[in-house]
Amino acid sequence: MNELDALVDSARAAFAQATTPADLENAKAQYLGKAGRITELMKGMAALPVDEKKTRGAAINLAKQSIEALLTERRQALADAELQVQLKAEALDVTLPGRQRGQGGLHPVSLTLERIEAIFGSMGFEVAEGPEIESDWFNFTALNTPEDHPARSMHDTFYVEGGSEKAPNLLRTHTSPMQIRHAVQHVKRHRAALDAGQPMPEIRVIAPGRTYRVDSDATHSPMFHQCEGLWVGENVSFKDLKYVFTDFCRTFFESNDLVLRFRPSFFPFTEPSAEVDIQFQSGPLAGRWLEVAGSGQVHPNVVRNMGLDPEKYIGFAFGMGPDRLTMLRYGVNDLRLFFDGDVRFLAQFR
Ligand code: 2U9
Repeated sequence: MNELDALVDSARAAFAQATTPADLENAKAQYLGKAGRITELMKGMAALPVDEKKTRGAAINLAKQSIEALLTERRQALADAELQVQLKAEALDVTLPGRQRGQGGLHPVSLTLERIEAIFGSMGFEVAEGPEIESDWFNFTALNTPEDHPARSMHDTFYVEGGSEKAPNLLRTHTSPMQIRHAVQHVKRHRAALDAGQPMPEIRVIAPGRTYRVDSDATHSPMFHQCEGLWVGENVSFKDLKYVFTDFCRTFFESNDLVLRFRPSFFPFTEPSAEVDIQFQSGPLAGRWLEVAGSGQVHPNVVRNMGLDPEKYIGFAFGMGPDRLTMLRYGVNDLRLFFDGDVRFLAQFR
């Protein structure tokens, strides 16, 4: 092997040994640089006679071109290798499962409200929803609550701007004002028939929603839920209320042997009035009397405020707390869990 072929071979070996672009540029300098082997050979030609110079020059040039070609090839190989490393590092595994979208769900109290609406809906009750900012008239006066009743004090009720001193606005303390509104509309719609002495279709309505009182501890929240019901007609009685509410409780708690007890009580808007207690015959709460609702015959003054003659029309009403019903149904012992917004708690009801 002549000296130039050996030089090309040694360049090939040197380039192959270079594993980074920097190594390769160093190796290149040894062969093609200003002080490199090719330059040295070129300089060595100076002493040669002219005809030898020509053949020697051509041979060195050929070797130089070979080395340049080897360099280009090795540069490309190193660049390709570097790209492969980078691609591997940044690789996306397209077979990994995608990020799932978080699955939401209804709040447990909303589930209870939906359940209450479905059960009463199946018994012919309409659902009435309306303003949470109420006038003093709809919240208290129309419901036969006297001027000096403690519930009207600022200690118990949130008053809000708007309205006048004589007719202030407030955050409703129960959903009964909505039932007055519904009843007034119902009566207006049937006014002509009523005036002509014809019968009015019965009022059967429930009013679910948010209510507000100045109260806060483990069993009271300043915002809480209520669902009240109203049934007004010519031939409704306590026995109908009792039947409907028993049926509701048994369906709601999925307990056919559940027993109800009506305990005498007092509310300004009903007379007579009764607290409703339930008793489970089996399960973790069996045997205890649990208070779940209030009820009563609608006070004649309230019937009059609907635009009806209390001598002819009689009404029955009940009111319950969906928050408490939710606690009983799911065995939750702190009301505040419902309103803390902790997803770990809420996700259990999804
Ligand atoms: C009209 C007339 C009367 C609704 C009634 C109760 C008794 C009652 C409580 C239950 C749980 C409030 O949220 S709670 O603490 N409610 O005890 N509510 S009678 O009486 C009405 C409603 C509307 C027009």
